[in-house]
This record gives sequence, C-alpha cells and structure tokens, in this order.
Amino acid sequence: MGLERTFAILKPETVERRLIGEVLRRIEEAGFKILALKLLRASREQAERLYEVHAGKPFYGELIDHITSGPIVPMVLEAENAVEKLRRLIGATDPAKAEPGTIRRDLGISITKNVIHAADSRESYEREHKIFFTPEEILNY
Ligand code: FUP
Repeated sequence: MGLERTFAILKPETVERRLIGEVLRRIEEAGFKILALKLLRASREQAERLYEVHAGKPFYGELIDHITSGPIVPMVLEAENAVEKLRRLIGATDPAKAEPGTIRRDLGISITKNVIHAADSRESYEREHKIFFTPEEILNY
C-alpha cells in the first residue's frame, strides 16, 4: 500500500474557537505526519477554486463566505492510506450525523461550521493542495 498524502484545512471557526491544537493533537495521535502547515486568510479566488464542484448549489454562497471569513490552517499530511484514514477520523459532513469520537461529531457546530475540510480522493488531494502550497513548501523528512 505505502505512504499516501492528503490535504486538510482547519476552518475559520476552528481558529476562532482556539481549537487548532485540539484538532492537530487528534491528527498527530492518529499517526499522521505534518508535511506542510500555514495560517492564512483565503482569497475569494482560492475559495472558489477549492469549492468549484459546489458552484451553483444552494449552499455555495454561504460556503465561500464562511471559508473566507477569517484565518484558516491548510496542511498537507502523510500516512498509510491517508485520504481514507483522515475522512474516517473527521466523520460525516453533518456533525449531527457523524460517528461519536470523530472530530466533526465532537467539535462541530453545523454542516457549514464543521471544523475541518479534508480531500475526499487522491485526485482532490492533487488539485486542492496546490491552491495553498508550492512544491518547496512541502517538506520531505
Ligand atoms: P465534505 O467533503 O465532508 O466536507 O463535504 P462536501 O464536499 O459534500 O461539502 C463541502 C462543504 O459544503 C461542507 F463542509 C459543508 C458544506 N455543505 C453545506 O453547507 N450544505 C450541504 O448540504 C452540503 C455541504
């Protein structure tokens, strides 16, 4: 199988609520290695690229407004089977429907304010991480 990479973003409400440490603790404890990490405020263009598959959906405007509303923490993570492993750790999109013990169930507020974004496939990883990181910013160690 081998090591795989995935991409995640701690959303603005997570930074605002001072939960960066709590979520990173869970990610590190689950065995992920952090290869890249930054704090930034996403531009409208970055947000639109991130959520391009949702363009035109009823919740699209709210999604873009929220992700650009304050600082976020994008990151590149590495683990065995990283994409699926992280999706399991974060839980279902709607925190109310997520399994107990998952990040979204334990810490999520609503379907929009659901703590963290995570790539849902290897292709999503490839596309999404490039919106926020240059190749030199991803550390091999
Ligand atoms: P996920 O991959 O679990 O983050 O979920 P999706 O890609 O389906 O949705 C992306 C974001 O759209 C979610 F973080 C929340 C938002 N969303 C809504 O606000 N309402 C919906 O009905 C579905 C998604």
